[in-house]
Amino acid sequence: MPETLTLYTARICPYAHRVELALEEAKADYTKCVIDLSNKPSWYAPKVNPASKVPAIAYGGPQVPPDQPSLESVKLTESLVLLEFVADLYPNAYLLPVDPVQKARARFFIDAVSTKLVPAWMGVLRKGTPEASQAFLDAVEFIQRLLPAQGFAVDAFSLADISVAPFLARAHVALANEIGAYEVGEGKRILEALQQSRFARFQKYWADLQARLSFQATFNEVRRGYVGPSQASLTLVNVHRDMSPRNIGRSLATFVSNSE
Ligand SMILES: N[C@@H](CCC(=O)N[C@@H](CS)C(=O)NCC(=O)O)C(=O)O
Repeated sequence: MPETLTLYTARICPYAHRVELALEEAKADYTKCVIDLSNKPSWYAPKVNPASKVPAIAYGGPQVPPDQPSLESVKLTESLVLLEFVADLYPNAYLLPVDPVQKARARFFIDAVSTKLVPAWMGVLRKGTPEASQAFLDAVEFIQRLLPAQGFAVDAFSLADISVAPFLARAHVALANEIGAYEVGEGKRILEALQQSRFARFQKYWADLQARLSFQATFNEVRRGYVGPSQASLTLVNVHRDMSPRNIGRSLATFVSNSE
């Protein structure tokens, strides 16, 4: 029987979104504590995560307010570690396949997301060069090649899909709103490239991910922002030509809160 569980998260963070998806899929009973990454509470690093990042989980110990974490709870971090932890806590949710081959395939897919798709997407956001756009499309194509003819990454929905969905979601919001280090218009160009027939299987996969109830339950706020370029986002693009990680986060975060 799982013990008390508090998730420290931030709505802008794709890594934290992964853990929200897993907990939602598992129908877990947990407390969610949203950390303002631009103004982190002073207790967060010393009491929860010395690396001062989300996501983190406090597991076990007495039921306490999230801003007063108990010394008795175990503090766990790193999204992929937390996904496996949630899968272990809730075996009946089948977040990983039981079959060893399918399980290995799920882990291979997760590795490809971590080593290919995420770095390529960060390149688009932070470098914004034509080479970075091409590398991102190549990475999407690589992921697409791993997909079976239909269904999710390893047929049934699993951690593999959870590992990628938050990044695809934020990529779509950023590209549709021209947020990134690239020239304005490049976001639309990348999205148009992804509409080409060579990405048909990927597009079906992306539609299936968005239709998943756990995705809808955890991505509503940002989804409302997915409406195409708005005055607010275009202003942000002009203000934030310095696309440092912090500024990108601010751009997306401000845009999301603008659209609430
Ligand atoms: N490798 C970590 C990455 C987590 C991460 O980078 N989180 C970011 C937000 S997306 C963070 O908390 N950064 C700290 C900050 O912005 O100060 C994981 O997979 O959990």
